[in-house]
Amino acid sequence: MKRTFTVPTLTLLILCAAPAIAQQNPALHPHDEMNNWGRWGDDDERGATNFITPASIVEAGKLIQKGKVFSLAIPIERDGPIFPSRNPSHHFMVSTGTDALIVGEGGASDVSFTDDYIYMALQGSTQWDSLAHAFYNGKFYNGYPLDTVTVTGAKKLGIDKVKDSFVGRAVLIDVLRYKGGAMKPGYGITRADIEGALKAQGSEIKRGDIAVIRTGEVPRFYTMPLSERPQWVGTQTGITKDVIPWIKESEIAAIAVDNVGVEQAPNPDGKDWNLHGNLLRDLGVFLGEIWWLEELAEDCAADGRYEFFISAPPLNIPGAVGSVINPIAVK
Ligand code: UVW
Repeated sequence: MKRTFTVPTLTLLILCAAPAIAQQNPALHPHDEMNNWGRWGDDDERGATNFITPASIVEAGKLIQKGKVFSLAIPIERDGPIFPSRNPSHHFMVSTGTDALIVGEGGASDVSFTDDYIYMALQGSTQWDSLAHAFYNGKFYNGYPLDTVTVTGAKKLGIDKVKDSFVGRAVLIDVLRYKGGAMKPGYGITRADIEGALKAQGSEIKRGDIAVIRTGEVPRFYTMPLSERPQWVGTQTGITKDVIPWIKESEIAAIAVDNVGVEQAPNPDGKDWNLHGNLLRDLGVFLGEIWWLEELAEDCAADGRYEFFISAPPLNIPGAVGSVINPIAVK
């Protein structure tokens, strides 16, 4: 028998079915199978940094063998690489040595002092994105709603929640070297590239690692004339969505890259920076951006050891959605 529905019945059916449709609609929920929500509890705010354990940190300490230390940060300066929606950093002095020529030295004591300030985007240099930095469908990592972040900052998932993290084992994945020392700007790094580079280096990734990927993008920025630098962000060698399953399976805590936003740009799907949703929001994997890897890469190539101890905690700024950092690699 043919069934017919009245308009109100149809409307009711559609309304009842809508949540189920939304749940199954791959366009709305493209990453359900690639999701770490609830894995460390419904109130978790530390995401994949939970993979770093006291035991893995002790083990990572054994990687310190020659006492060689590398800063993986670029200088914080006005003309440095930065996402164009952010203001350049501005460092200014409020007390200098030469002030004494006018007001004299000393005061209550015999000693005079100098002082300075900085105005900068917290993601305006070498940095971590917090899990409160990216959301879609009204939700941040672990289902925290969009009003988790308001004008007063992030009530949950702020970068301060991991102020004691990012310490342990890291591996440099020198994709630039693996690809012969040059990639066309905007090249999309695939899972095969990552696995190929690891194999060529003889390195393995372990649970809780910080995977550090070298693309050569930040060094390229510094070779560009000032007038061309604003275009740099639009063409970025970076990872593609093909790498997401590798990131999930590897159980890394974070991925850090020497480019502006970890991802390839432009995104061939036409959706630039979409992977921030997959990684920060779905997997709870932290993103490190604008890292400087040149001296470290040279040393790794020289001694054939691409794993190292890292200490890269963020600043303790309550409710901040990102933090500038000075990551320290020790071999
Ligand atoms: C980009 O999205 C490019 O960078 P960020 O994560 O700093 O916003």
